Amino acid sequence: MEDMYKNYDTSKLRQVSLSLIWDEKRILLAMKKRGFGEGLWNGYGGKQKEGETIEETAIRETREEINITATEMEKVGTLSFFFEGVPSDQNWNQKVTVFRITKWEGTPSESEEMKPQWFDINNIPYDKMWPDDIIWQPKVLKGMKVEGTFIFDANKKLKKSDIKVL
Ligand code: 8OG
Repeated sequence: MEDMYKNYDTSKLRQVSLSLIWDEKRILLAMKKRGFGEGLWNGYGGKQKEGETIEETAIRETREEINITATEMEKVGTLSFFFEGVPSDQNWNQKVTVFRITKWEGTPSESEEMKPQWFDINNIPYDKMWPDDIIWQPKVLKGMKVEGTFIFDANKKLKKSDIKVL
């Protein structure tokens, strides 16, 4: 990591999952209907619960959010997010483990939290996604594994980014 990240300690970050499904033609995204990232297209995921592995978190969150059960998945990246100027009692800083789900049971369908939709892999709505996604996601979709660090200001504007292909 470059010097500018030396003040950001990744060891204490909240652990969160993020899963995506794609093939050479299309990608399954979901509209976040409430909470963090509301109004944005994203993968499916959320906070790790005590006693869960991050893989178990990914399976549970995907089931809760788009009603499918992942039966085969692969870790494709880790992303650390730091929000400057956000009061510590609302600590948004987190480490996201990204998975590609390659096999699943069920048909994606809407939940209270997310509404899934397939997109053409060449027409991903990056303008309605988190601003870091356009930096790391194209690499992951091409089969690369990534490690990224992203620093946002309190208005969720991306200030700095660092991405490493593993
Ligand atoms: O449980 P909660 O609503 O906090 O989950 C937030 C989800 O959003 C979780 O899957 C992780 C994901 N997420 C962030 N930040 C970013 C981001 O910058 N880009 C993408 N693609 N996903 C993110 O929390």
